[in-house]
Amino acid sequence: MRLSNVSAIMLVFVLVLLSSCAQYGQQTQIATTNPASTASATYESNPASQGAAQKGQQAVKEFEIIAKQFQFNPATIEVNKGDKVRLIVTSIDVPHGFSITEYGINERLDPGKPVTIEFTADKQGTFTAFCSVLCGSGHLGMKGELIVK
Ligand SMILES: [Cu+2]
Repeated sequence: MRLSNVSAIMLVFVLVLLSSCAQYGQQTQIATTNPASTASATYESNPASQGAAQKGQQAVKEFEIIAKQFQFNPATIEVNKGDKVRLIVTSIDVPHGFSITEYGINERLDPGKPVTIEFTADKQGTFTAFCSVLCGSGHLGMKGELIVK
């Protein structure tokens, strides 16, 4: 009885010793990995939030527009006054044009070749965007809208 009690106590002691060793090992691991992971987390999130803040202030509003007989898609572009606007317009069938008179925009769109149009929306109002290259029977009705709020 006594011997088995002693060996039981020894066993418990060894187990405690082992588990405390294991815990110590884990704690040191956590201690070394934790600062690294928090550092990388802040490193990753900071530039992203800064980028978002910059975008909010000095945004280039980009729109991809498809031109085809006899429409622009999307037909309506809405931006705020002062926005920098980038339109990437691509004809997917025949040659078209993209024109907004009030903004001095008039570009020829050859099929399959994206044309990038950049301007600052410094005039408020609703402006007609229209096809400026004769493209077929519906040419005159090929229109879109630029809304600057
Ligand atoms: Cu046309």
